Amino acid sequence: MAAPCYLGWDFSTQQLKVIAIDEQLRVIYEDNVHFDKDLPEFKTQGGVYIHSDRLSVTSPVLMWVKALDMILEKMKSSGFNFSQVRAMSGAGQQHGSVYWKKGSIQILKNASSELPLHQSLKGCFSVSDSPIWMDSSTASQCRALEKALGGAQHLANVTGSRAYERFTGNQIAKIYSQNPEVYKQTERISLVSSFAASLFLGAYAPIDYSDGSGMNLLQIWEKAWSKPCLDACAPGLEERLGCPVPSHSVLGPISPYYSQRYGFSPDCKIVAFTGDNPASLAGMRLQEGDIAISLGTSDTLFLWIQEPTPALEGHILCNPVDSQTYMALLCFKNGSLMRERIRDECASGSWDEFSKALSSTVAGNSGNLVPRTRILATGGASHNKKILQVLSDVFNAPVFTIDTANSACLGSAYRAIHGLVAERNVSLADVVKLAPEPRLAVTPTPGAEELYRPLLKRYAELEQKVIYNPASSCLVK
Ligand code: ADP
Ligand code: XUL
Repeated sequence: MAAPCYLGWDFSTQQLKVIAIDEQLRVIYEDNVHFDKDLPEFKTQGGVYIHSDRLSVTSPVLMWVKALDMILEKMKSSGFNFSQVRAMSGAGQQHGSVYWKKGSIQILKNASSELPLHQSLKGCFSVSDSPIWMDSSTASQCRALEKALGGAQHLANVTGSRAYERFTGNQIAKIYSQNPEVYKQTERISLVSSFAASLFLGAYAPIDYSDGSGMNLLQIWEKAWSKPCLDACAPGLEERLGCPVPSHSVLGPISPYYSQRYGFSPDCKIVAFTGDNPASLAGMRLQEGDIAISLGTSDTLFLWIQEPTPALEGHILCNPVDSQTYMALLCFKNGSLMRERIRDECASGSWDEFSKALSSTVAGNSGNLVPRTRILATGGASHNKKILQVLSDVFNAPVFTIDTANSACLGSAYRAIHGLVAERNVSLADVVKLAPEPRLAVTPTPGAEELYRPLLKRYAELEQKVIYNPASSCLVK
């Protein structure tokens, strides 16, 4: 009998990625489908459409389904043995939402294994272009939500964040107010993560607490929807969202579609999918005191936190691996896309040239931005040592990386194993104790700290200037 393995998926902004690990937690398979390159028929740029108002940003939902068909076919042609997979979990870009048309549950459940999934599901979505995290078109809905909840701080006290344009409640409110008919035809609203889990489950998958905290709808302390928030966004929302569940929940076995078409075991378990940042927290085996920085399409900074105090900046999310605790998250929306633009404009489109240019500029450090503790880096740009060096100099802390930059995928595979034993009070830390430790990548350049400190004031001023101009291509939180 073949040795068991576990799958971790990441439905991210630019690609769909997958990792398989064995029982020793070794990565035995890795693959990806790049939306722009591999699915050119959708004509996305960086996996998204930026609309003419420059504020609305969406991705075609069928592209995600087609990407799943494609990656499974790739795995099949490379001889991947699906029957070994005991469990899977996954991640999705946070905040994005998917709108299932009335009656779609039956189509999802009965999809014919003779057809690729995107063919069966092509009529299932009442909104064909899903709003995603890059969208900042819901300022008026945000103001209305904060007003309904008695102010921004009060909303943050309840849901972990003041109203943010990309957060799902505000996106739903916009769809409801602009197109009540479409909303009426919608029987279920998923996050990208729970949508992806639904594809594997052949049924609507619940939203997990951790990704659910990025909606401005979940009471992060009680872990239940907030009625005043739901009411402020759209009528009949609770029944469209389903009940949220702990992030480690086993949702059920894989749909017969996958056993028949690819040879998955009918016993393969689907563990709740979560957001990409929460999944990265699991993949990097974050401990209290560590700071993680993910340099993906967006740049995010996050930490494990026991007793958070929600503020007007940043977000508090339920912790995806320990329901008693939380994670704090800061997101900078223009991560890799801005670096790519600078690479293309100033470094002839080459990361090598970009790295050379980086090492030829003088280092400096603003110092006191964060406590000096180790930093764990992940995401596509964490391949680049020169970028990590800047990170280390700016924060004046050593930077560590793990073997794969796909920490959301790896974390999902770890979470798949954890889901099978979590009910027995086994912690994720116990499950992954044999995984390789993060490795030291770079340490601060001596003297860098003094050089960066004077820049802190200027940085803060510039940040204030651009933060209130979401249409600008500069730093946007
Ligand atoms: P996401 O999960 O959001 O799709 P990834 O974490 O996979 O994103 O990161 C993709 C990004 O990584 C690309 O947009 C690219 O800009 C960046 N990247 C890849 N290699 C390098 C490199 N050597 N140096 C800097 N950035 C890189
Ligand atoms: C986090 C955020 C992004 C997305 C895409 O709040 O909006 O990091 O999760 O990666």
